[in-house]
Amino acid sequence: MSTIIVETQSGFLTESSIDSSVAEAMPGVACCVFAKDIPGSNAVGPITYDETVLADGQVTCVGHIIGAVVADTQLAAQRAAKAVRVQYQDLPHIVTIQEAIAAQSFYQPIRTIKSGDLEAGFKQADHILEGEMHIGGQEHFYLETNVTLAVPRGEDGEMELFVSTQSPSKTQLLVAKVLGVPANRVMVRVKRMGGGFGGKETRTTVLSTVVAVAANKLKRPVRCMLDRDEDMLVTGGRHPFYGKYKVGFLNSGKVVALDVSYYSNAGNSMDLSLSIMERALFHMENSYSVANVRGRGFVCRTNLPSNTAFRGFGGPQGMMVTESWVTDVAQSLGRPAEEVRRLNLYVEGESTPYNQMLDQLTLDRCWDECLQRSGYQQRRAAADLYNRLNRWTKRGLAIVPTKFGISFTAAFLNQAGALVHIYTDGSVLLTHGGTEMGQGLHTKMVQVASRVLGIPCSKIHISETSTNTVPNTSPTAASASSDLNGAAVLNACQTLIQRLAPYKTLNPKGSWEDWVKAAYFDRVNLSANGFYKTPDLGYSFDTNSGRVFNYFTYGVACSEVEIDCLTGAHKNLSTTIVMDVGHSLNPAIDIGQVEGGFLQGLGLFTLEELHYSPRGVLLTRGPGSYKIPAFGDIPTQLTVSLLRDAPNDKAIFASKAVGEPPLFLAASVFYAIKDAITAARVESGVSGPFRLDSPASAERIRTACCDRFTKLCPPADPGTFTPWSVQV
Ligand code: MTE
Ligand code: 290
Ligand code: MOS
Repeated sequence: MSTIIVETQSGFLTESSIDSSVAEAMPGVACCVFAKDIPGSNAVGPITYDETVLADGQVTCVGHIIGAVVADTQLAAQRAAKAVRVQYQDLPHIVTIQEAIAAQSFYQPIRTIKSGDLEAGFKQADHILEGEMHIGGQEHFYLETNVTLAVPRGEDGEMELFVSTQSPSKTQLLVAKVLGVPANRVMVRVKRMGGGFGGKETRTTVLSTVVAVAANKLKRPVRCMLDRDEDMLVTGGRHPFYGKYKVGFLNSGKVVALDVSYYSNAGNSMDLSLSIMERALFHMENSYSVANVRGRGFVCRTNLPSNTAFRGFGGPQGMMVTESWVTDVAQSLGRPAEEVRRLNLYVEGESTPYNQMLDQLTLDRCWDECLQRSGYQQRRAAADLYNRLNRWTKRGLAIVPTKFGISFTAAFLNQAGALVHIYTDGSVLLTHGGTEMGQGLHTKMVQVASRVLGIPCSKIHISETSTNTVPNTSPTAASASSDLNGAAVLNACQTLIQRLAPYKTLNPKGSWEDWVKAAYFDRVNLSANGFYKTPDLGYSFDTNSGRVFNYFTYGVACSEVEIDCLTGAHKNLSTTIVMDVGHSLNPAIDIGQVEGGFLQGLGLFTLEELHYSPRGVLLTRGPGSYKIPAFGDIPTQLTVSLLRDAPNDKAIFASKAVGEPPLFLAASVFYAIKDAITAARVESGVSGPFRLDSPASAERIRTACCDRFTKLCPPADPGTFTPWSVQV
């Protein structure tokens, strides 16, 4: 199957303007599918039903799916899809955040978090500065693009779907809604994904619902796997953000007041954008204590494909702006940034702007250990010397902390289930609500079961995740899957262990297999389900009270870079990371997660740049034009250590969530680049704060290193990349 997407901006579509007759007559074509073929509802979306399965009347972005062609091969389907003729009447459109602000095109509600007394804070301040920053979006670039196989079962409206998704339950519900059948007729199965990174949390239904409609129409199995260019065009990515801030601080560098506004580019539907903005606001102070704060979040409605979850979920964008004003404060005082950061770092017992008290705080330990392991002071001295000796290459350093809140901010999602069967040969089939996407969740869940049941991992198997075994699951997301599903697995296994206990007592020298057999012959239920919900959660924006997060994962990274002032190229010389993941469930996996998260963040902040035409057409649709990190981008020296002796009493076996938190640590590379640029500017007699947008591309680095050559060019408009592309 191939989807029909036509390259036009927002436009009006009429029945007569779609002509599929040529396509339908092409060899191998089984049929075309349009909105009229949907037996149930065409109104879908993960939270709000503000999207269509197939465009009906209005097309709101380039990438909005209009229809599909089913054929006997992928090539035949793709050829036929291109032969469908579609005509539009063009409508006005909004593409960039700045255009959305001008048109006041915002989704509701506009969120605010306020704490302390902002006016008093600014009065108390010795200095006040203002600044702004744009952070570009990011393509998920999972190895496996979106794919769905839908198999109608020919009875009672049943359909089985094999989907590469982080959300089997959401897929089940939306497919049922679209087909007009109850959810109990739809089974969704997920063996594993070739990466998800949040890109498969909700946007997978953009494809899976269409495949389900096609399979239902033909009463035959239908499969569709998007090509890379289609996947990049259709499924959205990380939200671009624009942040504007005013910060008040004392001569010492202590920040006493912050007023920040965030604007995100959400695209043509709501999707998860409100939650993403909320998480940005919950991270607006990163790891710093600020007594008087106001943060506001505006979610911009634009005519781009809907943006969605991406590792960090707004947190990195929120904290990137924080680090920008911290850097500005240091530069305006002429103080080292690390001193200003250390001075403002939270201490145990302080509260966040959303009134969550910080206990078991390990930030200071991570900071000190990172400073020491990286040899920060020696590096700083060596870099200063290097910079004195070199005019056209400069070295820079930055040490950056992170604090990432663990829990879905929508409290109801913080639940999980498990189902554990023991077979009479003693082997165990483990199922839980989480999906595997390379993050090692299944391995960790087998470890949990092994520890509780007291049997080796080799006796335990996880086959897949399915809606038939564990119902109503939350998406595998928010880094919380080992916490949530691990506790549910623990719960189920404890039930089984209690049931087996009498047979152990009767035969203490016996084996696991002996006890299982004895229990079976005694007619004991050897299957148990387990359940867990995170206790004591429930924040309200109205009262700014109630716990948002179960706990926080902390980390600190120190990076050193070298830039070439004349070309804007840079080299990542070294990065040292210290991460607090509690008592790691699996240090090998967790170090891999820290490295992977960091590298993905490094792509976000220094390399990856999506280009759109002024009309909102995505120009970068593959690795040839969109640069993701490669081996050469890995810091020459990369050291990851997990903080020792830091048990976490809030999660399974004293561990901590790890998936998303390390991504932001790549900000240390970005701010090391900014530090190197600062050294270059000083040589041209320029000092003080300056704006640097993310990613720190060669172009941005070059133009920020103002010198006699850049003075020959007109100042670059931060909103324009090239004459044919805009910053969205
Ligand atoms: N690691 C790999 N290899 N592949 C992925 O797709 N997704 C990340 C992270 N690590 C991802 C990954 C994201 S966005 C999240 S939320 C978590 O894994 C989800 O899994 P967890 O809750 O089990 O940590
Ligand atoms: C997340 C989510 C959701 C990825 N809520 N964080 O608070 C969160 C749905 N990360 N998905
Ligand atoms: Mo991850 S963005 O929570 O799927």
